[in-house]
Amino acid sequence: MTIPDPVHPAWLPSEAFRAIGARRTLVLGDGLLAGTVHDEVAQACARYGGRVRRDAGSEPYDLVLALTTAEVPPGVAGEVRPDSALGDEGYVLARRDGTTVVLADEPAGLLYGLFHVVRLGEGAFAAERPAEHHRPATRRRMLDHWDNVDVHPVMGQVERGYAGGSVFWRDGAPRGELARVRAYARLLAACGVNAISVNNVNVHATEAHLLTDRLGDVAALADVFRPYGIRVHLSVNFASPVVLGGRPTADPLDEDVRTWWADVTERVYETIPDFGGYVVKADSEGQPGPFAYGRDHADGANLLAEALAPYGGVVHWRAFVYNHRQDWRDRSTDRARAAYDHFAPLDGRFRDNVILQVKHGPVDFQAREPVSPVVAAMPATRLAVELQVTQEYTGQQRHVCYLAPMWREVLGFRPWGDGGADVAELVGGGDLVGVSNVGDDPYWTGHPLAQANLYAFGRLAWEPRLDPAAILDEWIDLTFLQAATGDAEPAASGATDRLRRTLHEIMDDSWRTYERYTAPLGVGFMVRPGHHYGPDVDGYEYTPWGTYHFADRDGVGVDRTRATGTGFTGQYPPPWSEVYESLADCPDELLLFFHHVPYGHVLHSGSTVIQHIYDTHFAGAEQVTETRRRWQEAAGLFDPSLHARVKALLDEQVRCAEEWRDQINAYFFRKSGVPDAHGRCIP
Ligand code: GCV
Repeated sequence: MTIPDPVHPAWLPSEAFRAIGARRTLVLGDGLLAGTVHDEVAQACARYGGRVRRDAGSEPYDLVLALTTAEVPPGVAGEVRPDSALGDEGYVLARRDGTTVVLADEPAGLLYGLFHVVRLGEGAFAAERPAEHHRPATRRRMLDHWDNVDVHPVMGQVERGYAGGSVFWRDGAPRGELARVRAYARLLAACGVNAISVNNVNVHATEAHLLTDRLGDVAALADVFRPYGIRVHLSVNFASPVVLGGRPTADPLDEDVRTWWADVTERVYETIPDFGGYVVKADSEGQPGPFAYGRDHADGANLLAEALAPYGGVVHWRAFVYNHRQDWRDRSTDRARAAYDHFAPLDGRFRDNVILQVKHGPVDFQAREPVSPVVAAMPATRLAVELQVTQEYTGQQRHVCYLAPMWREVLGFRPWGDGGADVAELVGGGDLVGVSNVGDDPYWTGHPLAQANLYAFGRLAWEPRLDPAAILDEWIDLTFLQAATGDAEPAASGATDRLRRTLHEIMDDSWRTYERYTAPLGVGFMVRPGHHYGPDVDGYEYTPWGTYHFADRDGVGVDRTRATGTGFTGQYPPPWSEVYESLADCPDELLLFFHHVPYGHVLHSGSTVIQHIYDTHFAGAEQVTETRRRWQEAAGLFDPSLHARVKALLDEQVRCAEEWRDQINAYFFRKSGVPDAHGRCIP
């Protein structure tokens, strides 16, 4: 299989394997994934002159990757052997007496250990290294593709896709470029992803058939992902018994419907024995669900869970359920409340193999939202937190917007305050799900720098406490430095230092920069309806979608307090129910999410709301201009075509940021009549 040309190697350029490929490696253990480990090392050795064996022999080794059950040569792994089980995916890494050792209980651990050694580069073979134990914090690190098989008349091949077509499907059929899928699987395994859903959660007519007569198309993908330890999941249509099975009903309590799902699921597992399970968007934005039969979401989810249980499969049941036909005149309905109102009362009613998949914020992947109160409300339910790697509301992969700092804040949020568990602990052992940002673009992600978001998603899902800045540097080093210089110690040269500094400075704070020039103080939206790119302050204000800012001549923001508003603050446990309720205590960055305030309201920062809007919008747009300047200066440091692609995108980002600045500032100046304290130009 050859990888279609040209596809960017992302964080796995062949140079990243130089340190391993130039050495003597022993791989001990059987199984498909141990074979993958061997093949990866063998490929690197073919390029860099090293050797790899699968039986010990008597020669010395620089690197040993072995299952704990294997007969490891005397002296190599003795002291490294772990006392306790490493689990399905864990490994121990050490360097003793000139040999770097990775031990794992299962082949998947060997694969993750190998990629750890890749990340370390020459560092893996330098000083002695005491044994470190590594285990993923989450059980499933999953990407959901919103890819359609047919080109959807409005949403296209990939819903909210900003990187071209789908890597899986094209014009109603499998794309058939399995080499590209394999390259993708490899990238995902290298950052820790172990599950993937291969079609859109909005399951249209053609896509529904992937469950039955087109299951072979899914099996072909599963075959490619399997050697990299990634299980395939499928989004299914809740009404499948009707639309595929010709049944009169999809009622979850109907015996015939239960039998239909059991039979279909049996066939799925006959075809794909390690199939992961179903993803379901039900009773949401027009998708069918149990409400049609007077049943609730627990009834619906348990139906599918029952069918999957004999095979160890799971249902990811999405909590993104709200009324998208709201009357904008009705100020008591609050979209932010919806997930909690629907699901919290059902806590304890879901089967063990149901995973409730909750968007990280209560509304919809805005650049700033509080953490969803659902994560603290369902102690008896397995939860997955859903992040959006695809940048629907954060620049659509035309803007540089490194999202890991936002995700880190989400994962570090403590719903019960200091001393209580954080979100990372709440999903610990559970799942983190990201909506993929990948397409058939030669750089995978449209914006080459958006690759960092995909990488960071995987790394944070594995270890939610990693520092986003450190992940960024890791990504820069793997992706650019070794490839740019061929230098075994990339940080040593001045040019590589400059390259790293440039990228780090451009990207590290880019999410906050994006936040500065778009919707202010957590109020959200203000985007163009439909495609969601660029500013349109009132675009959604008088629509049924429930995403309002309520700006008038006196003030702006959504009153979600218990005292005078929608009561949403009451969905949080203390202290946040009190902090968010209180105008005095509410954090500035979320003020307009929780409160409607006059333009003259003074923030904790000392600025008024209106002056804050002006200041952040001028500053945000200026920062983007500065980013473009830095990028232009760095021209000689990057591959020219990559540099040119990013430069063109930065031109667009500057244009769009200025558009945001001018529309937001003009809008609020005209509403409030308050001039900018610094007399800057507001059109
Ligand atoms: C897949 C948002 C997006 C929709 C998406 C939906 C969801 O509303 O705009 O395109 O649909 O979220 O998460 O289901």
